[in-house]
Amino acid sequence: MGRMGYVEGSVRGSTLGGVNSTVRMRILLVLLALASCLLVVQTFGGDDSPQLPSLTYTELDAQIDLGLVESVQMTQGSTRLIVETVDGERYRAVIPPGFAEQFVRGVIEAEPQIRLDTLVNTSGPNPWLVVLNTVAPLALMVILVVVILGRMGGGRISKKKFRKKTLHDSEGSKEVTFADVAGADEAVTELTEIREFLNDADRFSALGAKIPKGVLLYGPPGTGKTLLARAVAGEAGVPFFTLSGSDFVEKFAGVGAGRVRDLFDQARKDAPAIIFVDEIDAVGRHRGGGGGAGNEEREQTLNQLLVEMDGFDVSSGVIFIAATNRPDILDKALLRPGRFDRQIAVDIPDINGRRQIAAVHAEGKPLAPGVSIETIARRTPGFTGADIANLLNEAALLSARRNLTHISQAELDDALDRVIAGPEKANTLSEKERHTIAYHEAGHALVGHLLPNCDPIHKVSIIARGKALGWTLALPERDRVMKTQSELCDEMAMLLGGRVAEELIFRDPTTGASNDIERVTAIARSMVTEYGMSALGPQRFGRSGGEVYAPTHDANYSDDVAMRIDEATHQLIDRAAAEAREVLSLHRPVLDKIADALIEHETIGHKELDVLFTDLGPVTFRREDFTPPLRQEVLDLR
Ligand code: NHX
Ligand code: ZN
Repeated sequence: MGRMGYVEGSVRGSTLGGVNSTVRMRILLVLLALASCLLVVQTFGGDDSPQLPSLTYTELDAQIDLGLVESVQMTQGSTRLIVETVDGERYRAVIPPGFAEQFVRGVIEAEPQIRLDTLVNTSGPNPWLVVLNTVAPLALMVILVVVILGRMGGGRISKKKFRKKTLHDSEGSKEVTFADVAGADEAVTELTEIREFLNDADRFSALGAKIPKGVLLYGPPGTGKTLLARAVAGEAGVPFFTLSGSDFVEKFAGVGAGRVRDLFDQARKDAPAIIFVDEIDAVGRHRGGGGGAGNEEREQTLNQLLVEMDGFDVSSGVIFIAATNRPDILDKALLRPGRFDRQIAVDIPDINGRRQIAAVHAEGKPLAPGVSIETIARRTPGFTGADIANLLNEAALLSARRNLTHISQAELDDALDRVIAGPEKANTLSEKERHTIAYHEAGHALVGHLLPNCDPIHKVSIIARGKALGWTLALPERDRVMKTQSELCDEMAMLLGGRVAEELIFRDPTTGASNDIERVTAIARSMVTEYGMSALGPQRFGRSGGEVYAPTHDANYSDDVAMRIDEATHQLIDRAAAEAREVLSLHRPVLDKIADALIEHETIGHKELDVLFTDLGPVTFRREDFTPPLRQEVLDLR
């Protein structure tokens, strides 16, 4: 049996086992529509003389009784009649349901005799209608079959086309090598091994070494996973076949699986080769999760992928590389030995990586004196390679627009704001709104400056960018791989500084703090449920692994604990708000000065801020400790 596919809208087809319910619905509807067409044909089309005047049954009865009826033609199995009177007039009539037998008896027994013709109305005036009546249902069935088969067939043709279209190797595109991959040294080291195998498979197999079949590159978007995979192929000088996971999820059932087959067939033919599948999570999402249309199709594709991976011999010289930024949602079957044996983290670059990346992307972009790769690297903690590329490109665009010959710090700064917060937006604001925004941002800035564990405030602005009407940019001084409890607490207070300032100044806060509040809530909740930073202790509440589609009631704690989690979260937020309130009311004059400066200049950088902050003495802010006291036994050890 062939695969049955069905096009149109988002309906995605099905597999051998059966047609999925949406498709079944549709076919049912089509059949229903056809059935009603047939019925219409039977009822009206079959009426061979619609142009004849009609008699009611009572009238007909009376005519028969009066001996005025010459003949009656009866459609077989039907209750429709054509009546001919003695004076040659023709009428049509209908026998009411249940009266047929009685009527026929009446006609047979009638005096004078009435000719009763029960044949199919071949004698009717329009033989075409007879043809229609017998042929039409057949024809319609044929049409139906042709339509359905046509769709399948059409699907197949398109399938072929689709497959051919998307599958391609890197021919024509510039060859990439490891030298082109900056700031991902660990991943390069890991992948070097793969290149060696591809170049010299015999040496490995002679020693009985098992070469990984599959390599999974995982890490945030923009960290260069695709580039790495290309570089492996470039280094080894082997063809590179690539598809994106989303290419596998097509509207035609079976296309995904077909593409997987094609991909592996092609690669095997050209071996040694590298197959690269980007966004593998699109197909490789764990089965049974996140249902909806196309799920069956996706699972079929995933199964095909697993089959191919198990089926190919590593000695064939084909290596399968996949990339994802959601390794946590991948189907466990993909990660089993013999499949993605090797998993390589491709993380956001550290300062050294950023230096290398910035150097790569600054090539051909003349930097003004005083601007260095070093400052770019230091100013961009948390940036991915793609972010840095974007930053330098924006800076170059800006410089060109400003008719400069070199990229200077001002352009880099503006580009940085743009990359971080989005493009500037012009808003028509009332005086009151400008004040509100200014105080909100001043609140963030002042709390951020006063609390000892906040990142230094780099810039504050009331110029709208992206989604934000105003923003405060705090930049970490150094790269950080984790945060401390105090840093999280101060960050929460800083985030609430905006709202608290609004309350303090206007006593009527706005909806504007929604994003701040969302972030504060997320931090507080994570502190309680993930980081063990509350009175509930170091325990994981809720399922680990961050399964996106995990239903919320899947909690691993009791209702009672749920309440305590909410309470602990609330306490953390409450305390952060109280701290923000305390520092802001304590330094109200400075808050006013910052807000005024914002209203006047719209954007103020760290240098101007430092001047405004000089009024503040040395800041010491003490937080009462909420860590439970150490046990006596432990204290005794000291
Ligand atoms: C609105 N925007 O939604 C208007 C247009 C309080 C002065 N009716 O906290 O701009 O109110 O410190 C990412 C970033 C929503 C996602 C910012 C989603 C902002 C921003 C709402 C400043 N700065 N709020 C801030 C703000 C708003 C919003 C976001 C987002 C305001 C505040 C947005
Ligand atoms: Zn805010």
